[in-house]
Amino acid sequence: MSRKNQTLGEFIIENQGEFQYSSGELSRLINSIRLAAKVVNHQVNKAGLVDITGTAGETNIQGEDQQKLDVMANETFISTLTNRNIVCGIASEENDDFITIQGQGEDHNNKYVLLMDPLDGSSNIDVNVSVGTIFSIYRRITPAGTPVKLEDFLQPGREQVAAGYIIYGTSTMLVYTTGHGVNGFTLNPAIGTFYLSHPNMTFSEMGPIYSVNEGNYVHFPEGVKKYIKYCQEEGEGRPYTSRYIGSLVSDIHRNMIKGGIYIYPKSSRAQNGKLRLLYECNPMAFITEQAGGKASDGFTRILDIKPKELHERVPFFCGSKLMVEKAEEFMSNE
Ligand code: P6P
Repeated sequence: MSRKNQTLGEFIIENQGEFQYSSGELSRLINSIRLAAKVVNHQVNKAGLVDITGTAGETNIQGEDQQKLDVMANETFISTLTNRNIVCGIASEENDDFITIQGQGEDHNNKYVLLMDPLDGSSNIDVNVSVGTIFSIYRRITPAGTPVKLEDFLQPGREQVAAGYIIYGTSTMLVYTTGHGVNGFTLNPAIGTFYLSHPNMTFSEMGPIYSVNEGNYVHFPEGVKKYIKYCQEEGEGRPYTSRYIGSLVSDIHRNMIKGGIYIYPKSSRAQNGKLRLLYECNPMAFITEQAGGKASDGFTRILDIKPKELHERVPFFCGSKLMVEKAEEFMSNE
């Protein structure tokens, strides 16, 4: 049950009963994400004013220059989650390996693991384009009281208990699901409170937008090339509009509101595409499905893929159900 302009805190309390197993820990986990989001938002919004844009002089496992804000966001989420004593482990795009959180009181007794991309699209910061945080939450599967293990993080996406993103854009929004639909909360920066501004967010079955980096066109599989041409030809609702920000959270958030498809396919230059399964595709796929959309690698449902390693990449087709199905049709014909 949701009421427009309800605060995030009120919403969590009123809907806590919806989440099985919940003894309040998941609520506390979402609350800690809320706190970290406000801290990161403050830093992102003043990035141009102080010397925290630009690179931190190091590179992450992706071989990408670590932007200072990437590092700050990663450290903010890790410290907030650790201090709140809710998770037993964290995996991050910015860390080569997962982090074991011993917890306070009885060791390793927390139930949840969190995976995240702390600041996705951070290369856009220097040009003042929206960026985002993406998070994915599972219950651990190894015994409580023991240190978390890699298998706790390598669960199929269908096992997620919650997922969400924060988009640091013209306004800052927290959008998340616990498996009962998708709700969006907008931050009122004057008082530091998130308000329910987008209850029950849904993908329309069709939409006017396709989002793909056409600069890679010549390297795409034939099926993707043919789907792009299909989007550009005259036909029912076509030609679609091409919109591509180059920030996953922003592109999918826009397409969820307006209808559309986002594609990051494999190519002759990237055999599995670019996006990471565990902390980009799985959470965005969980949100997309909860909003009535669809997400696959062009053939297989993203949430059914069994991960093999923390930072593995997958091709990503995500958005309005009928558009994804049409793209899959082109892929299966190749
Ligand atoms: P390209 C940002 O680096 C990111 O991971 C996603 O946020 C974004 O959708 C994609 O990469 C953009 O990649 O190759 O089109 O610049």
